Amino acid sequence: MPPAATTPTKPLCDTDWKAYDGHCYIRNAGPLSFADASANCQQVGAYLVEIDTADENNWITQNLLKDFSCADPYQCGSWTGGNDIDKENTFVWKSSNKPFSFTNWYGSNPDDDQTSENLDCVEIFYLGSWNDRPCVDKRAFLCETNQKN
Ligand SMILES: [Ca+2]
Ligand SMILES: [Ca+2]
Ligand SMILES: [Ca+2]
Repeated sequence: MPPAATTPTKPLCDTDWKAYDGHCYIRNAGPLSFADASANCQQVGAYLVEIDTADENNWITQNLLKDFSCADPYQCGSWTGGNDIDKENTFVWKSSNKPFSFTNWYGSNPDDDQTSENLDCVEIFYLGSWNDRPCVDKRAFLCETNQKN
């Protein structure tokens, strides 16, 4: 008798993506503008990351960002899907259009009112805190999608 066949375990996420709490994540080095980064995630059936809880923020920091440190955190951030493009100071996630349920702003950010530039897109620094900056800036970016079942 041959041994009973075992069903191979299907991976929850594609190669190079990391699984967390029902979702899959990847950091893409880009650098791309916020709009191009969003389109890039959509091309692979994903969206720019939406960070709903401190736990998700911590997991992202530990698993996707901490190896990409630099002396000035403003020089090595990664785009999230956060933005206030439609209404100044009303931040939403691009894909779901949901308002922020959790924030982790760095220092005095968001600081759009301190400058003549439009700082309408949100990056996450390698230590996990957030900054609003011009959407045209080219950054690395984080894509998120649902796990396969
Ligand atoms: Ca999420
Ligand atoms: Ca703004
Ligand atoms: Ca800022």
